[in-house]
Amino acid sequence: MTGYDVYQGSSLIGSTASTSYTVTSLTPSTTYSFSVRAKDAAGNVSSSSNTVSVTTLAGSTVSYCSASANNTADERIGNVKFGSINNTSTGTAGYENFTSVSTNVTRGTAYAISVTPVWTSTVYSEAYAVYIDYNGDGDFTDSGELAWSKTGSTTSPATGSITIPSTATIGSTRMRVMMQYSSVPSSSCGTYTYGQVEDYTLNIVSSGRNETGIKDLITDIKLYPNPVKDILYISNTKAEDYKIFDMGGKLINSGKLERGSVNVSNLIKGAYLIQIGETSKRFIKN
Ligand SMILES: [Ca+2]
Ligand SMILES: [Ca+2]
Repeated sequence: MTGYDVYQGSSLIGSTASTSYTVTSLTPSTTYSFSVRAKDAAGNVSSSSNTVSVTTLAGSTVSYCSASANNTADERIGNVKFGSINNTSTGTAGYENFTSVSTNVTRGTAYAISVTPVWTSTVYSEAYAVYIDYNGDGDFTDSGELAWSKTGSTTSPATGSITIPSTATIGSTRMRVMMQYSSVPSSSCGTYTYGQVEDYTLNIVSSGRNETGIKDLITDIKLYPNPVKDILYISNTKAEDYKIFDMGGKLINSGKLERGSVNVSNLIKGAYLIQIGETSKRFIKN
């Protein structure tokens, strides 16, 4: 016997001379079936083995504690602006899930935050807290993750500034915007009486600059062709891992470069962001 042909479903995907085989470029949270056929030096191929069914892991999905106000009758969050987010809301639930609304933010960069309250009639004093899960571990309790707070006032909109730490983890993460009557919410989790909570998604990207702010030419990657149809070549990088995000910041694909290239033929047409090592570049898929 000389080895095995490996099948994914009914497709031959490769062969191996040993009893192990590594399959790459699978999609998270997806079930695949695999089987093998043994072959010998004379070209004889066995019937198919039994089929093994495997499901890939969910990837970087994390879950967050719930947070909500119990009463929005008198006041709620009417608008949030941060980066490219400019989200006006009219819902009266104590928690509104806007995690489909996202913005790219760059490490080491300051952004204005603006929260506009809506009062039903009486103008009450409102206080605010904005939490960002900078290290992407599913909580808002690490150092600095209370990104901004403002004590009670009737100022509208309430505004401030948030600087994305240079140590923030690259990728998608959660931003939680909390408004409470009179006093700053004491926790990123749980319930309080008057106000509203809204969650958003941030896509933290690298500046492509090193920690001293000096342009690092070695990591200034080049993409070609761009626009691209099938194979995107990346030059001027020593990194091997890549991530592809859509312009909404959603992770679309990730893996390792193959000879400095990525096969993007499966992407639908549009603009994407590819992150190689610490650098991100925009490209167009045709
Ligand atoms: Ca709202
Ligand atoms: Ca965290």
